[in-house]
Amino acid sequence: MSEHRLFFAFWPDEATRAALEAARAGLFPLSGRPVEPANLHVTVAFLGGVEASRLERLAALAGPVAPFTIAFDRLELWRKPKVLTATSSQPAPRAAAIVDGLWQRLDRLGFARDPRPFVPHVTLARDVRSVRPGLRWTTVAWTVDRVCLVESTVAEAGVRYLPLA
Ligand code: 2AM
Repeated sequence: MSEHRLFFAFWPDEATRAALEAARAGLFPLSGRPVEPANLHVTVAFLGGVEASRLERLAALAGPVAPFTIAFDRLELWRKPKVLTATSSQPAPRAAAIVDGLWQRLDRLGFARDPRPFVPHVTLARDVRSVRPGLRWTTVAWTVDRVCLVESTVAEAGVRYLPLA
């Protein structure tokens, strides 16, 4: 029985990825492990280990959405998971509606939603215990136009996230 570790995500286009990388470069040196540039994303729904036979049905839930923009305009250090994140000071009703709609369908497929509220965020670095005071973050405007199904793989070089659909 083969399992895939899966999640749904907003996946950046190359320009957005470059903007995230450039904004993050201004934060170095950081105390933790920066997320690989190719792995930067916004998690929409985390599924965990899923049997291969279910991939097709899940892939059918990915796809285009009417475009909207989230301004990732602030930095937050989440102390418990020790992650440095980029978040938005504005509510993101469109993103929340997508997450709710997706979970309604995932619920019917037997997946259980994390009870914590959805907070759109980009994890920039892990194992971060503290940040220097006065760090400056440049706002990244991210236009979302699709939801991707992504597989988390582990290779010698570390964790790699691969969009499947
Ligand atoms: P993040 O979005 O806060 O960075 C793949 O593991 C992605 O799913 C990560 O980006 C991770 O956190 C997110 N995720 C959400 N819930 C998770 C969980 N219970 N275990 C692992 N990753 C989780």
